[in-house]
Amino acid sequence: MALWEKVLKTISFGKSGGGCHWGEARLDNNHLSRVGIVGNPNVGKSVVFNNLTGAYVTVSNYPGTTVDVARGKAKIEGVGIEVVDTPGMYSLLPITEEERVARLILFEERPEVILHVVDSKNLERMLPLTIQFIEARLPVILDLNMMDETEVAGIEIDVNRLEKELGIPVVATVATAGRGMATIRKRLVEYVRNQNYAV
Ligand SMILES: Nc1nc2c(ncn2[C@@H]2O[C@H](COP(=O)(O)OP(=O)(O)OP(=O)(O)O)[C@@H](O)[C@H]2O)c(=O)[nH]1
Ligand SMILES: [Mg+2]
Repeated sequence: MALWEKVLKTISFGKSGGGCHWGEARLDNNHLSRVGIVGNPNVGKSVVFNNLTGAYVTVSNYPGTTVDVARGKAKIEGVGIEVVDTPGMYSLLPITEEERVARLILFEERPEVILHVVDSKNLERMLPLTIQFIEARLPVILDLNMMDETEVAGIEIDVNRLEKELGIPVVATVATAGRGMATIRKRLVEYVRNQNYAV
């Protein structure tokens, strides 16, 4: 079965009132000191960014463009991590100036970890971009955000199975309520620690 078919089987629609499985994200043996937050427009990237960074934020034009990029520092368990909030993108093949900047941040700045934030109630529309990141060999963690709306819509996502099929960590969140953000922090700091202890 193709990867695409397998990952689609992790989503089931139309079961009202069903909770989702909040699986434990699996860790790759990767490391990071900078995290790039990426994803479609309007999925909650900036809410995640603000939750992680708090007050230490600067916003400036990406060099040579009119696109604003926010950068901040997160301190997790005493470890400092730079966090970059990239402009919304639909594909790794850029059409808009925003998408071009997002792509430049990914491939020129090469953040050690990519946090792909998606609207989990529209997961099947969002996963092609996750698969593009994986195929581009970018170190991606998938953030299934807006889980509150997904649960209300009666959509169930098998997080453990999705994680297994994609081969990357998957974390469910409701960024506006801070739900799941502790797990996101944990995954990020684990990457940093692995980097620091790497030979
Ligand atoms: N219900 C719900 N709303 C959310 C959640 N996360 C973010 N939102 C809302 O979604 C909207 C978009 O959030 P943003 O953080 O601005 O989205 P973004 O991805 O940064 O958007 P762009 O910068 O335009 O690409 C806001 O109204 C948020 O309050 C969530 O987990 N649940
Ligand atoms: Mg934003």
